[in-house]
Amino acid sequence: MRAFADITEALSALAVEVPSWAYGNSGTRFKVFGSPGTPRTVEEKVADAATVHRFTGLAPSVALHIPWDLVDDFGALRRNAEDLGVRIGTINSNTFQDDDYKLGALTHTDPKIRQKAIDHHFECIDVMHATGSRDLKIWLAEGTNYPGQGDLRARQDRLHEGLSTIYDRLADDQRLVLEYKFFEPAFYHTDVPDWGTSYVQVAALGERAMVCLDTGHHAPGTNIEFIVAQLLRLGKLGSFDFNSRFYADDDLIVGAADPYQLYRILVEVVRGGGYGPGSDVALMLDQCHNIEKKIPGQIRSVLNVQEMLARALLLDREALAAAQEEGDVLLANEIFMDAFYTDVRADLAHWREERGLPGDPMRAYVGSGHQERIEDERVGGTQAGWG
Ligand code: RM4
Ligand code: MN
Repeated sequence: MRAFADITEALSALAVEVPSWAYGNSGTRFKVFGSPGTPRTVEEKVADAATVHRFTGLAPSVALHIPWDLVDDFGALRRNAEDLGVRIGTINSNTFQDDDYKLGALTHTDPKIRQKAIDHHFECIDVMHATGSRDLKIWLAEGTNYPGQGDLRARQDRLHEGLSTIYDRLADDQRLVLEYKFFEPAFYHTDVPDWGTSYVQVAALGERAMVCLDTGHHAPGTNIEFIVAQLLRLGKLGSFDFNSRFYADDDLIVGAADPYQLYRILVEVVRGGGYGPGSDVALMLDQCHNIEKKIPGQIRSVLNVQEMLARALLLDREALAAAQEEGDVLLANEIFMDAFYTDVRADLAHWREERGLPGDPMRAYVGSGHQERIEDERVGGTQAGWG
């Protein structure tokens, strides 16, 4: 196994983008709980993201969701973020909360509704120009509930047409990332259910169109690290939405349900060149904190990514490659597991302190009084949430 001292430089390249919606209230279809200290404005969400960065040094950018994060002056929001030490990251579109989209948005049979969905993406691109963000992330809630309800093939054709129109509107330094999800809210078929469909659609657009892999959007038992390896091999992995799932799209803290899976994914990310200064892959979180406190929930999340990344970097690739060449099944597996079983927490704490960060960001946050402060200050107004 490699020594911790050998990976510290590589480790310092880690940047995890946090989602603005993680700081707002969220829930299930049964209940959305309010919680003290929840942001009332987009500025307060950005301030919470900046707090996560301040305690960890790991979260220099925050993703926005349009229209949830609409403000009058995005230039001012950008400056406000920069003053707090963070950037505006990916812009997420939303075509899932408007009655017009009940039967589809980009795939709808009515050209007027398709145009409305395209115009919404144009608006998102305007926001990208104002905020300096690189990526437009598209997740489509489109699909059907009953066999026969829609023409599966015609919907793919309309999807292609809509995506092309949106793609053509992007500037040369902007990218489109298309997320997939195997079911929900549609139950019979989804128009972009898997990485293959996302790949087919983005490959038809051009070089700056890529796939977004949300770790919660697969059937149980799916080998996600294989998808990571394949997309990196094809040069089409644009970004991750990290989270954990037990059953469906649970959006729990990344690494909470299955840290070993997170390790396996990060091993492939590193192996495939998806990490570090030479890579454009965006590592984002897409999570909700329904019952736990949101800022420390995000701190825990970025620390989990850092911990599993450290283990992935510790993997002795040369020894592994040699064992693989030899066909030594058990030795190869042992080398792989050795890095996973390494407890890197003390080394990471020390490494953080050397960089002027708290060794234990979770305890430091609790001890800082910040949570009490925002709970006292943020009274009145409407707490941010979905929609
Ligand atoms: C979707 C998908 C998107 C996220 C929305 C809120 O399931 O994961 O990435 O923006 O939820
Ligand atoms: Mn997602």
